[in-house]
Amino acid sequence: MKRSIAALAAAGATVLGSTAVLTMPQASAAAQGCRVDYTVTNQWQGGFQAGVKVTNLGDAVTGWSLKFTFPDAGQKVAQGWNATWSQSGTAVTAANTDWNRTLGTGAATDLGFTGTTTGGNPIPASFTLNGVTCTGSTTTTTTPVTTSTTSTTSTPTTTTTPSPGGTPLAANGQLHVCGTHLCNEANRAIQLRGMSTHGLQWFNSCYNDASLDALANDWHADLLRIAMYVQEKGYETNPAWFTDRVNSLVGEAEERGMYAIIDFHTLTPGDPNYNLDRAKTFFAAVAARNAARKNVIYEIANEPNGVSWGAIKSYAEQVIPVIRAADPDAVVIVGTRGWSSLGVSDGSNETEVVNNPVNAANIMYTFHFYAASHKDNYRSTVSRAAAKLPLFVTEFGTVTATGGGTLDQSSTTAWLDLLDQLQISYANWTYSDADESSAALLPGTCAGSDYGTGRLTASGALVRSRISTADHF
Ligand code: IDC
Repeated sequence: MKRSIAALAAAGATVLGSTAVLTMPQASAAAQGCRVDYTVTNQWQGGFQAGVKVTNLGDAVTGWSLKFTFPDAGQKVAQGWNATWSQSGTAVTAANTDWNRTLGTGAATDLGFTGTTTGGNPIPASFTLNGVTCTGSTTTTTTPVTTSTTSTTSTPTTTTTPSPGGTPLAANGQLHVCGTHLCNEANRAIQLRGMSTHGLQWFNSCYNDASLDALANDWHADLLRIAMYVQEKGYETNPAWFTDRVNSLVGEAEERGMYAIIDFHTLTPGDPNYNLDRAKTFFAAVAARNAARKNVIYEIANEPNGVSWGAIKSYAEQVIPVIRAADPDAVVIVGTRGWSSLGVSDGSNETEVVNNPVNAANIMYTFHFYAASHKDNYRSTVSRAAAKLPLFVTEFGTVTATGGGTLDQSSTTAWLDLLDQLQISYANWTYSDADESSAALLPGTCAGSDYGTGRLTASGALVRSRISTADHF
């Protein structure tokens, strides 16, 4: 199926019985051609995001660069993925990364970037791949034996295009980390947006068919984070019950096409090594149970605090192999210092992780914020860190770090705009009816069966308005 017309032509063959009939000269022929599908997937005040699918229609290339020119001088690539991006004036170059260096005939690779703009439509007029203009067709040039040059169109190989009408899980399949991004099965960088449960020991009744249906179908959530406290009457009091309950919630999320984060919700004490043995036992069990599921993501320590990055890293390097032994391909998320603030709440910053990363592949790092408490200096840390580390906001609040206080709408909006631009996935604390302002549901909601918009708190309404918008998978 991948035999292209150009390849057959190079062998001097005649293609019959298809739409194209070619006869080509015998001399060594180099087929060149490419197609670029450039889509502005999102646009906001001063910024935009573009997906760039590059299909090589010619002979295989090893090492490539894609070039295009923005129509307007105020348009800039801010952060790109799946290529090394550079810009000089309006001229943009995307050079291959190591893993997509070779593009066979018909092969495609998905690149993308977020950009800033002072106006105008950020859509380039044309693209070149290794200097050849991408017209969507192949041109076969031969060393001069005859003067005959034939140009024809060739059908590009189709890559899996997720069905937009499907669930997040059907659209994306098994996830993996690619560069600093979370990528789907088709290697496209994606963002997941969803909700975190409250502690299962207190709010178990909030997670039932009606509430999870509302989350999937009305909120259009991509993600359910399952917060399993270890202390505070959590896992340590009844490992069997909590393990079963977590497994069953991963299954409930799967049935509804949502991803599920298994959150080992350590909080007090803050040193995750205090729970190392429990973590190994727990993750061995849940990884074995969920290995065949594509929707599971493991978060191994909610919020380390009062502990060094070195100690967290050592914990991660002992727990991750236990997960991988049972479930080799799932993404694992590692908590960071200072209540998962990348160290900022402890007077440090992301460099301690950048300079001393966890020795494991396919992992991301946790960042948490509470919008009324954590503002510009935390946002600038995330902007900076996102260029170097794969980040996942597995928990954030619209309120203060206590989980209560006034909702800070403007800080929440600034945060979520930033996460959207950087394509950082997030889950909000909490999808529960706790009597605190961070909860999305009004007190008493979980005693009934109505999870409609009339039951939302101010925080719930704000977060739902962000989560329920169309995904860009
Ligand atoms: C809070 C809950 C609150 C509970 C408290 C203690 O909202 O009802 O009494 O935990 O367990 C976090 C933690 C998260 C906290 C949340 C708000 O991950 O467990 O939940 N928060 O304080 N980090 C920053 C804030």
